[in-house]
Amino acid sequence: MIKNKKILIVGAGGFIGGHLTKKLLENNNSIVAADIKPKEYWFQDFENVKNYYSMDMKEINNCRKVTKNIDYVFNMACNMGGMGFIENNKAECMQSVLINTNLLIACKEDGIKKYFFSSSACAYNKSKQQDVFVEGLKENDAYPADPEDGYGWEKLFSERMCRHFMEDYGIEVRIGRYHNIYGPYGTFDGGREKAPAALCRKVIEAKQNNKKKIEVWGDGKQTRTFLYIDDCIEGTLRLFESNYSEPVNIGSDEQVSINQMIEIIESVTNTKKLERVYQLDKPKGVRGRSSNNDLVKKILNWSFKIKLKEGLKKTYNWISGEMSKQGSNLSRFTKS
Ligand code: GDC
Repeated sequence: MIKNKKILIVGAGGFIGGHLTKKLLENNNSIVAADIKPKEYWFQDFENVKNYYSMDMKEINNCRKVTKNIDYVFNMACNMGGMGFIENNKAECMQSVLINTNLLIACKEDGIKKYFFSSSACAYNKSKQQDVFVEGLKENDAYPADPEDGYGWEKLFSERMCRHFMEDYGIEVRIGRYHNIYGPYGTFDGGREKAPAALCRKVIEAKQNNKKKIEVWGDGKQTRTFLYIDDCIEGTLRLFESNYSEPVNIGSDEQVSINQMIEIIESVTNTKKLERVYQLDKPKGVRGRSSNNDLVKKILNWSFKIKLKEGLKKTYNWISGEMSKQGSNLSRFTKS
């Protein structure tokens, strides 16, 4: 595990960036943390982070302010969300290319040795994701390129940018392709939430309001693999310390339909079966997506540990706690 290093985390105010910051602080690293959000909206508070920056990292001069005297850089920043956001905000999503590009340029100028880029399963070719319960996507299924429009193109292009900064300027890069990461301290309302948090919230709301129905986007048969945040952080750090510089899936093996995920939420929370109201006109994304984890097992000797049942229970309990708090605490997880 990385120890006693000076690390820049861009996107530290977000969901995955926040958990990564916490873990690296526990291992006595010195953290420089940057995020576009004002500090009061960062998803987690850290007492021992010395340098906080709330600034737009699409600007190269802001990147240059934070890359001095740094050992490692983690780029966890992008303008993103679940299907409801990325399907309707393609231009915004694509502008995250400026964060990665300008950060890499600043890293090159300051002689940074190692750089992590948080990519996404949305980088994969859509033609391999047209059925439910599909074969897991292998890393080379990203080419020929036909990723998710907008957000996925940005991720694929930025992966490529990392590769060329390594080849041409010698910056060691590590690239994780995340498969729908979920857990506490993430967005659960407001439009950017992904399915696990959204569906936990809807079940909680139904119970609070004594309703017998929940709204589900699509027909509920679409499939995914979801990865709990603690596994994501462990996979990320192991990948960072490996010698492997090509993109690698960080995902689970537990492929479920959205209907099955709702059943799991109901069963772990003792909720009586709710009637599903299927909203076929809502954003659905690909029909089926799952992570093939052969490569990550081979190169890192690592696999996810937390089953969906356990992860959803923790996520549900955390969201339920946040929803019962009134006022400002809630808003940081519902704003962009
Ligand atoms: O949003 P998401 O989790 O993103 O949606 C998964 C599926 O769940 C979709 O088919 C969606 O229609 C369905 N769904 C049903 N009800 C709801 O209330 C709901 N809210 C949401 N959000 N979805 C619902 C994601 C990207 C991420 C990220 C990961 C990588 O795509 O949005 O930004 O990069 O992929 O795997 P998903 O899995 O399509």
